Amino acid sequence: MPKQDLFTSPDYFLLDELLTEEHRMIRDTVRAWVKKEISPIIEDYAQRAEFPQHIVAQLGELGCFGPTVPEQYGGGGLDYISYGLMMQELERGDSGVRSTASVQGSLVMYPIYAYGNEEQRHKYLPKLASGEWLGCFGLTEPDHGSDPSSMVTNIKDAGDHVLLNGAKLWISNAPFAQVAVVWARDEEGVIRGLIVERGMEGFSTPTTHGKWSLRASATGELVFDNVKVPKANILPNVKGLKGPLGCLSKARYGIAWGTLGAAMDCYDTALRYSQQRMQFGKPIGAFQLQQKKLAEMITEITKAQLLVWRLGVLMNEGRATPAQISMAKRNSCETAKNVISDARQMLGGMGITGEYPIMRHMMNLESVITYEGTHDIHLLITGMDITGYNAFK
Ligand code: TGC
Ligand code: FAD
Repeated sequence: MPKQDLFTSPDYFLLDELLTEEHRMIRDTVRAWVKKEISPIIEDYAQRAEFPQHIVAQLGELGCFGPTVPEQYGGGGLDYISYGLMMQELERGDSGVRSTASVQGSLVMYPIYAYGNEEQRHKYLPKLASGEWLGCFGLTEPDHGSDPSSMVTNIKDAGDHVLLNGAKLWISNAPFAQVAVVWARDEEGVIRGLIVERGMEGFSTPTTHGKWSLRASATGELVFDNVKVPKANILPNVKGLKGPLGCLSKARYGIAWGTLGAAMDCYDTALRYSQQRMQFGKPIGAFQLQQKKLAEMITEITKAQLLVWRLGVLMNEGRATPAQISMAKRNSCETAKNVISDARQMLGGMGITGEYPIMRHMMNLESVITYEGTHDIHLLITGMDITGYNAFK
């Protein structure tokens, strides 16, 4: 008997009224898909540490890959609130599902669209948008995580192609990806973006095993051993670290919405449980200590919902700054972590089982709070923005 997903979205400040009819329709479509296709299966995939590969084509069909990319390249031509709502609903199901979509849309399609030429756009974007191809994004290296400016992966000129050498670690989607957007240093030391395809000689993608977090998402390495990459695969329109960081801005924005989906799922689960679970002759929701947890959860979720909505408006107007995006990513991760932790306690022993989604969300958040810039890095970005002092170095 498949599990029934009873999720009801908390909307304490009637934020639905800030959305257009199209936004609500997009949100409800993705929500219905998650209820039907993700909730019944995701716990088992996570327990088995297996990536549900069949969802890639479904995500493409739903329009979750590159929703803000123009329609002429297979994207959705939608605004940033629509994109945020999609990520919220996907992560309500599982952070790994949202990760698959964020990487494909923000970290693979976006750089090909923003930094690629017409030929590259037409060759790759429609296949990525439909889910025919899966992509991954290689920035992090074994010895260079928070500080990608020190990367050692490199390219050397070899006529009509370059020779790519080095390795990337912790790469979402890598084991299943047909295409990798990879960042490497050229002979002048300038960081360049390249499109590397599966099958190129010397390119391998070993799977990373043993994760306790994001278990339904495939993570791997990218290993480059003298890979001949045609010069036609170099992204021509960006040079330097601002290339990958520009992609991260889009993905971090999606995470700011997404993690609230996970928080909303746990709040909703805990609220329903508190009304059904009887102890000392009363529903546990009738005890002040449990009400305090629920009241604080909904307060923090509501504040974060307002923040991401406003950020979405600024994104649509082209006025959102990287530092504002950092603040929202950090705040949403923290909100989600705290909400999930309280929700887990409220379910007592049941909170640690796969009968409920809470423990899976909790473990997932440990990755989400680390990737796309750690919690500390985002705090330092805010610190630098408000004081003018760089505390990174
Ligand atoms: P810095 O000197 O500050 O900046 C270099 C150039 O980049 C520009 N820039 C940005 N541009 C767009 N968006 C942003 N967010 C930007 N941040 C900076 C900046 O203006 C400058 O431009 P220019 O023209 O002057 O050259 O660089 P830095 O080396 O001092 O580094 C700053 C720092 C630490 C904030 C940055 O390195 C950083 O964000 N580190 C964190 C690394 C990170 O987030 N890695 C993520 C890897 S991908 C990933 O985790 C995917 S998970 C996917 C999933 O499964 O969902
Ligand atoms: P480190 O940079 O070694 O940081 C270790 C600790 O030191 C952290 O607490 C950090 O906050 C702290 N620290 C570092 N520098 C400073 C400083 N200046 N001041 C104060 N504290 C500091 N990367 C990709 O490129 N593509 C992907 O698809 C991708 N997917 C991922 C999926 C998963 C499941 C995970 C876990 C990671 C993924 N990453 C990916 C990598 C991720 O972005 C990095 O893990 C992250 O940026 C942190 O790098 P690190 O793990 O090397 O930690």
